[in-house]
Amino acid sequence: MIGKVFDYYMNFKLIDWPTFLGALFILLGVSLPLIFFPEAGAEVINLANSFMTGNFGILYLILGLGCFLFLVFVAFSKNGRIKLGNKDDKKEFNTFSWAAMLFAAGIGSSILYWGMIEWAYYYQGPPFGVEPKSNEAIQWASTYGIFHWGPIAWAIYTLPALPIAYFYYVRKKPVLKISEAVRPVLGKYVDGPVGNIIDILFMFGLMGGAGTTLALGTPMIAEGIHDLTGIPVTLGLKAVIMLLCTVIFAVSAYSGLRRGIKVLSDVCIWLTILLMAFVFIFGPTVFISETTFSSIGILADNFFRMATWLEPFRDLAGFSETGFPESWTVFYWAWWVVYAPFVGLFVARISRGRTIREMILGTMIYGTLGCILFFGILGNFGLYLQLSGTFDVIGFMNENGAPAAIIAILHQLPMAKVVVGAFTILAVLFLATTFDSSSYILASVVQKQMKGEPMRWNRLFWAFTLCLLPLVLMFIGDLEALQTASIVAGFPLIFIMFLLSWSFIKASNHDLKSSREFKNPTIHISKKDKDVNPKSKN
Ligand code: NM2
Repeated sequence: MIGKVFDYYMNFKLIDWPTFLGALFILLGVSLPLIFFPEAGAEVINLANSFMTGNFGILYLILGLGCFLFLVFVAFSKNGRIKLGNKDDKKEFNTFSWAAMLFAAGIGSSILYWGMIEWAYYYQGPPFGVEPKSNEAIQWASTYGIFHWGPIAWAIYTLPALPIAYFYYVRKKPVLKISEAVRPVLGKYVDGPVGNIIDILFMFGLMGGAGTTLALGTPMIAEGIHDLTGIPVTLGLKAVIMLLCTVIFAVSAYSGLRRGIKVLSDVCIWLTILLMAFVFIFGPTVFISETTFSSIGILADNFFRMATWLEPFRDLAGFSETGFPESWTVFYWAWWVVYAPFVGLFVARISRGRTIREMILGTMIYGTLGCILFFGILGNFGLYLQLSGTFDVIGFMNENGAPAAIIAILHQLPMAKVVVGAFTILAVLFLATTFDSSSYILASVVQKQMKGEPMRWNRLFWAFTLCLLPLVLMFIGDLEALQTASIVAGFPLIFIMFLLSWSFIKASNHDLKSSREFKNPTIHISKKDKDVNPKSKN
């Protein structure tokens, strides 16, 4: 008995309560009013969306392009040649498994959703004032998806990995919290409320991003189940699906992180490869290859135009506003940024033995290539159905909604029931792994110390808490509400991203300088892979 009480006491003491409660209160503060006053809530959400995108849209776009340029600069600077690890550390993972893990960590069920259907939105609501459903609209439809999942997006993901990996492998100070990663800039303030606030904002961001993900993925799974069993799609079914995913996660968490989640993510990867190969082979193979290849060219040609386009004249008379950058590019950069610190923690963990340059170029190139594969195959299959007149995806989508359209597109393949079954299982597994990884990170941020892994009750608590926001968002129901979750939650992270890059530059420049001045013998520029290894006491 006394032992139990002591255990509870120790558990209690391990939690960083200001951060725990701060994050919980913000979540409840956002979700509860929306549950009790859904109509007024929907209005407030719309207002928040147009306020943020209308006034601060430019900040998100600067963030995106800024991350990209900054990382390219770092990759080719002296700092980029710094090796993450000791002089003779080998790469911990070979490049193939490194790239696969990176992709699996950063990408979830949403790529199934948007990979299949994003083109349909662009085709009927194209950018740059182009005529909807015109030939030009087709080109943008197949290109914009890979832009929103391309090099800028992956640069946003990579940026937080820089300071985290640097502290981990070069300064040998493990970073479990984002607040720790900005210590070179904020100094001792990190140990006080400022540090708590940074961690709470990071948690709030992740909860918003996961809210968008879960509220998008769940209706798609519901449609799949409806297709296979005839059960009508209701909010009840969606709630059950989300709980089911949480329970799958809980069971796998209890069977031990290694085994449970490893099995799940391996199944995910193989099922994904199978599905893609199936669509590629049984779909219009030549059309898919050609369209994908051409859109890479269109993207390369228009990269900076797309990265900076904001419709500045939208409010002036005589200009018809498309709302495109606000609805898409701003939303996307926000959605990537809310996941970025979390993916950064993971990327840092798997990158021992690589140089910073290899880490940067690897994430940006392999990440982009992976997304091109998804969007190229899944998206262009749907586009082909539309253009060839085989199936009117757009008409169907406008009538029945995007999740139903996704399942209907899959129905155009041979062995449709099997394909829909595999797709639905895949989406469930992806969602379960999102619960897993997000709750892992949320739980670790609110713990003062960790012996290996965060406490189980703590992880389960955050896994179930994560269901709350998406439930509310699905109840409110429209795409704009889902997007707003990421846009609002991502805003503070723009500034945290700036601190993170500053922190990396400050620390690595300091170490490079001291290693030059003091002829630190641990510095290493090998002839073979030209890496530098500064090590300093600081
Ligand atoms: N991103 C990649 O929902 C998911 O699949 C997780 C989403 C940020 C658009 C990440």
